[in-house]
Amino acid sequence: MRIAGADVIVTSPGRNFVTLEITTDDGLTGYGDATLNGRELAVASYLSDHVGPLLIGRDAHRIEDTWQYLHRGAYWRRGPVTMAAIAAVDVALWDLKAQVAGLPLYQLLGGASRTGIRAYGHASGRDLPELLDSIRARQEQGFRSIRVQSGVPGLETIYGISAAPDPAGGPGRENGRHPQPSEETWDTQAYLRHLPTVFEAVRNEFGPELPLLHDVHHRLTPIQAAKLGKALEPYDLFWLEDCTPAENQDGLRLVRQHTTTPLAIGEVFNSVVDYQTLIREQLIDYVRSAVTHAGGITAMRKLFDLAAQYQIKSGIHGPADISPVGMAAGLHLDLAIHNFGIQEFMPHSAETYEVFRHSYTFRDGYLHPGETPGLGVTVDRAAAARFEYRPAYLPVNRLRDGTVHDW
Ligand code: GCO
Ligand code: MG
Repeated sequence: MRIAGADVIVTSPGRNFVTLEITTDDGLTGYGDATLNGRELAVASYLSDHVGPLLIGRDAHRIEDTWQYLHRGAYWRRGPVTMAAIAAVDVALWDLKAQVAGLPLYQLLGGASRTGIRAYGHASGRDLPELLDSIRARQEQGFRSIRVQSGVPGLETIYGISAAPDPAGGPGRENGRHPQPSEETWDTQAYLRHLPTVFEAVRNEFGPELPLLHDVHHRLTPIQAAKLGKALEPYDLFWLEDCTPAENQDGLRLVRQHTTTPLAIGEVFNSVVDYQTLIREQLIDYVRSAVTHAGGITAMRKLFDLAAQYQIKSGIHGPADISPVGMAAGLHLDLAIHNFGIQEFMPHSAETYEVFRHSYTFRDGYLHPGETPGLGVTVDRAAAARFEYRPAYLPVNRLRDGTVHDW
């Protein structure tokens, strides 16, 4: 089975997605997600200008060799653009191999280690009543584990969520799309004072059993994160996510010394190298990388195997900026690996599902990739062509004095 074509599909059904479509000389089609939120066209160019020409004529079955060829062969290592492009190729090749085998992809990864994939959903509110309603709404949709994000008194936007309402109501703030990055204001002390009161209220309302998660979105220093983790201990979080900008891996030692709140890190990481200290020293509990951003199934499986030696589990990144193709890739891995923890799930819009037809399901809190041979996702190119790319940026964050801060 030789690779005959490698097409890059850029489409925007509600938000921008980049997809690699690999076709073979025997008429099969495989898909890989190459979406890098806010920097989409850089990956599209990396694929069509630099990687695509290398793929034509290659044996589509040689997944490991192709991965190494694109990684080592480029000389330049790692980085989100490179690793998203390699991930797209890798996932498309796994999709093809599983189609040839006539099996859902998870079967090639060792088969199912569980019957369903526990998912968590997002709840957020500008104030407490809105937040409690949002949690109830998620429960009604079937979620049994909930990420809780809250507005902070004195700050206008709920931080770290994809389509925060625009307080200024300005143009271009529709569906989270911005022709220029919008700017948000941040106050660390106000957040640190407020957040424990939110979790106290949520626990009082929903009781001790509901698994609750929280995302700090890289906004704290290690000592601030240590303080927050300690303050949240009475509310028994499932995890505290991205408490610091964790490329300072050593900084996590400080956080760990002070709190038993479980820590999840890594959605912005794209290589096992980013995790070396974190995993070897057991400074985290959950690995958060997305299949899409960290080199695909081949690389993620190795990462999870390393994590497993240290009793660290998976928590694959699954926001709406991962396309259904990337989502499906994560689900096949989730089902197969032994050290699965939890899967983030933000259902996509109806427009997105019009372009990406998928076999995965969500029922009673659990996801399943389905039994369709391959990845179980196809792209309707006619539908994709109807949704033209529009530039979009993630927001930028500033402290009250105007200093740029982590978003
Ligand atoms: C999460 C993430 C997302 C990111 C987004 C950036 O935990 O789901 O933090 O909300 O902000 O994926 O592209
Ligand atoms: Mg996050």
